[in-house]
Amino acid sequence: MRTQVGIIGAGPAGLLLSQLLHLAGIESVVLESRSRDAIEATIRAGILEHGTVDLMERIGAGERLKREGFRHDGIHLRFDGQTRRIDFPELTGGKSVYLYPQHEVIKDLVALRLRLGGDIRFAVRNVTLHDLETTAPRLKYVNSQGAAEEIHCDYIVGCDGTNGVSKPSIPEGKLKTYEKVYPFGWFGILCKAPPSSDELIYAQHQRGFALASTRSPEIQRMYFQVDPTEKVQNWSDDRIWAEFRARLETRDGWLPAEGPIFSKVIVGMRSLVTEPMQYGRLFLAGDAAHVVPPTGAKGLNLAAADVQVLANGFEAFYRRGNSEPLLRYSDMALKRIWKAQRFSWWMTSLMHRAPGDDDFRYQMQMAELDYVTSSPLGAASLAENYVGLPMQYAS
Ligand code: RFL
Ligand code: PHB
Repeated sequence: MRTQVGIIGAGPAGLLLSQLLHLAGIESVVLESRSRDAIEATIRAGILEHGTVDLMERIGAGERLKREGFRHDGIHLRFDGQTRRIDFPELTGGKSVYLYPQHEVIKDLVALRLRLGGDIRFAVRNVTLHDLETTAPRLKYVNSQGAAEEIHCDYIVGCDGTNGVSKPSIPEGKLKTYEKVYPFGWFGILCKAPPSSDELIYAQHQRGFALASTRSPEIQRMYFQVDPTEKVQNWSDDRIWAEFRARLETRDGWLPAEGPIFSKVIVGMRSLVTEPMQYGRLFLAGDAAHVVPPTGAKGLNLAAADVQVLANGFEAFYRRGNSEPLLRYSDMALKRIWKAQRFSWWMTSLMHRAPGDDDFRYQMQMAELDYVTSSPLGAASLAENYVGLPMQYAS
């Protein structure tokens, strides 16, 4: 069969792109290696920048997000036993973020695409990319029934995340990779308990970082920093709660709301950028091209920003025969990506204790936390980055 744009991966990047292309009158097919049930059940990100919320609304996928999501007008930074709030609307001219879990975004986008007749092929295997240097690239794969199939495309977009096949299909030496691996990871839990706070708490403590986030009034998402080689089975529920109580302590005796823990995972932390995000007729978008540590809550939002730039490029190509914006995609997207990388790295460095960090380093972190939470200019910079930089600074 034939399509205009072949998309690999039905994560936020692939699904948003297919909807943006549809609205521009451009055909696409999405190939996804997992089942619909599996992608709709994977717990990942929680925070949507104001621009991502606008995008969801603009493409017709914002109704449930606005109804069931939670607008967050600030975050709490906790350090040295005290809590300081960063007020987003006050510092950014009225902007906020939304807490709306990534798997809900996925459910809304899949339902929308299928309702509009979108072509998403779930549970495919062995996707391979061919003839990327020509004007007629092809995708080969095995469908969910076990039959081999082929799609002829004008372009291919790799939205297949960190372990996908798109990036490895680019010949060696064509890409430059920048990578920083952090000497810690996050232990993430889901528990059945009421929220500990109406807004997220990011805590810096001598014992290491902790974060109290939420999923719903009944389910909470919390994280604490661990050694990346740590094992989940070493952590009983009691030990986990003792760690949260210690790291989230305040001078006035605040305590997290505790409840049964039903999910425990450890995720590594790294910053990674691949340049350029194009090879011939293959473009990379989202985690397939870059990874951020989760501290700044930027991953999903960067995927959404990439595909907006890319969709504008495809629109210029198909509507006006102008391939210039497509050729500029990588340069344009990377400007925003590097700024989000800087913010994620900065938040990570500010909030975590690395092995070998001395007391001087700790005092520097305390001074910086005091500065960004007491200076309106310091706080405004944090708030502006957290809610998402305006497009004109980042493109
Ligand atoms: P995804 O979501 O990984 O989707 C890729 C899709 O491609 C499929 N795939 C393939 N399909 C066909 N053939 C193949 N060979 C394939 N290989 C893979 C996969 O099955 C999958 O469905 O990438 P995308 O679309 O670029 O989206 C990126 C985001 O998912 C990611 O950046 C965020 O989850 C990161 N992230 C956060 N981002 C935020 O913006 N805000 C947050 O609060 C936030 N918190 C987080 C996070 C990531 C975390 N983890 C688990 C790393 C918290 C955590 C703990
Ligand atoms: C989450 O709710 O999973 C979450 C929130 C904020 C972050 C990272 C993860 O910075």
